[in-house]
Amino acid sequence: MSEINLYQYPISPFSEKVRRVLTYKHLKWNPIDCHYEDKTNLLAVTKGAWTRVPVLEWNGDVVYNSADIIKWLDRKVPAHPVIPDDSRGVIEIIDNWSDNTFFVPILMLTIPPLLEGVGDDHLKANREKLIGMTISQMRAGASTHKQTLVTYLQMIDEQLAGKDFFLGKTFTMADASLYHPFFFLALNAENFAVVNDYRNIVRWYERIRDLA
Ligand SMILES: N[C@@H](CCC(=O)N[C@@H](CS)C(=O)NCC(=O)O)C(=O)O
Repeated sequence: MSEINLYQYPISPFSEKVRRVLTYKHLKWNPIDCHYEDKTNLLAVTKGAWTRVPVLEWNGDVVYNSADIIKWLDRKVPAHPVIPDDSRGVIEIIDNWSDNTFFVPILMLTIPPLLEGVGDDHLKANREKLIGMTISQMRAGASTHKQTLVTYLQMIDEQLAGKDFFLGKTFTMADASLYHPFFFLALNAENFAVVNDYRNIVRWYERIRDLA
């Protein structure tokens, strides 16, 4: 089989969701780094259909949207399955909650220090437009975002008590889906410090991070 090309950003959480699954399945990939503004390579590979990362290209097949990529991979490479039949629905729900609910306070807390650290006004303007909020607006909501995050961490920690993985003894897509916001939060050690109060999460986070 030809090689897997993964169009990505190194710090993209949605790309990391797919990278965790590729790692678990022992599939090697070529990372193809994309540009935040110049979408030429993404438009070329998706024939104009998609401008976000991740996009996976393998043997002429092109798949985009992280959840769809993982579902496609699990059909294509059944070894080391990540979507057990009896958990298909719950995994969809967890994935959706993680991307659209859990990730939101983390995005709001991570973006301001990240962009200020880079100090590139053009990038800052581009990201503010994409997110639809200025850094100042994100910062203004910081205490609410922190409280919301704690509420979500308590839920996740409770489920992880006594378990190696979110749904039990084996890695599933649910672990990749829930891991990617933590990966993004970890870009800022000060923000990530709140996680250290949750011992079940810390154990699990390190297990998923260190998959090999
Ligand atoms: N639903 C998509 C979301 C992908 C997404 O929003 N990716 C971000 C980067 S993490 C992106 O490409 N944003 C547009 C951009 O950077 O221009 C998925 O799960 O793959």
